[in-house]
Amino acid sequence: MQIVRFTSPLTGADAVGIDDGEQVVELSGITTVGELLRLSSDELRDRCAGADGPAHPSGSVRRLAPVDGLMEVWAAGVTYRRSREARVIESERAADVYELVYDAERPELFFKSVAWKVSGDGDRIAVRADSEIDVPEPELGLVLNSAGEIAGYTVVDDVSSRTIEGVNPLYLPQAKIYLGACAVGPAIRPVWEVADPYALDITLTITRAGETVWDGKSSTSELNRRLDDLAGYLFRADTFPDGAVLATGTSLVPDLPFTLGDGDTVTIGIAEVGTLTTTVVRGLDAMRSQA
Ligand code: DO4
Ligand code: MG
Repeated sequence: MQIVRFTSPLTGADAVGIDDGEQVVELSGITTVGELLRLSSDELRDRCAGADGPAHPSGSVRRLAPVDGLMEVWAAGVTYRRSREARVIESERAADVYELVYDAERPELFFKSVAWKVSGDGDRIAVRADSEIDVPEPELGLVLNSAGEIAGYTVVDDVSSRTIEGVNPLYLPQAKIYLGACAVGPAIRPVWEVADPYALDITLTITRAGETVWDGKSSTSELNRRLDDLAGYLFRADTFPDGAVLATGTSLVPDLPFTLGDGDTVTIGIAEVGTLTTTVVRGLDAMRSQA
């Protein structure tokens, strides 16, 4: 079962429903994911089990990023050994900060996106025109309700400029927060359907003109943090009335000097959670021209 956000073929309005692989059944009375995330996880489970709105064949609905309303996307950094290594290599003069945060009790958490800027499955992502080395970061996303409970999981791409991040860690917001830098989707896999979130394979495939130019595989078993702990830090001193998505860090980083290019297709798969596919454009004008 997946919780999907989509455009209702009946009304043309945004809707939220339950996809069992054959059909999507609308959750009547609920029009946003944010509304669902105001419920406790027990209430959410009951609500999903009782879906009784209009039904549509699964393949017939266009899925939207499962992030809306007042939801925010946040991300954790340097939570896998591979990410720590990559940061140390790209930022010689500030390597220490990454070594220190990997082992520190307090995780690195940073703001990633407001809901309306998030790309969904089948959408575009962007690399900055003022950056030379850019990568996707495939990450398990925690979908957190307004009480900070893990309600489900999704796939997040924390698209990043390694050029800008590598010059100075204080440039991190510019390396990571810009139009086209965040993709989430294709849906939300409810928490009660994933037996062990610490044993999920993550794959990343980048294709260019039909050829694979980079691919890799890892697992959430390599995560150096506990998921509840990451969520707990996010909610320690902040409030999320419509819930939030928290990306849990990348374990796949292509070696330098690999970079994403205009027209590349990025496919991220997380076992039991879903597959998120996007196409890369270069620069703000190309990203803005999206219909
Ligand atoms: O500190 C830089 C951010 C690292 C990151 O985004 C990650 O590890 O996924
Ligand atoms: Mg990341």
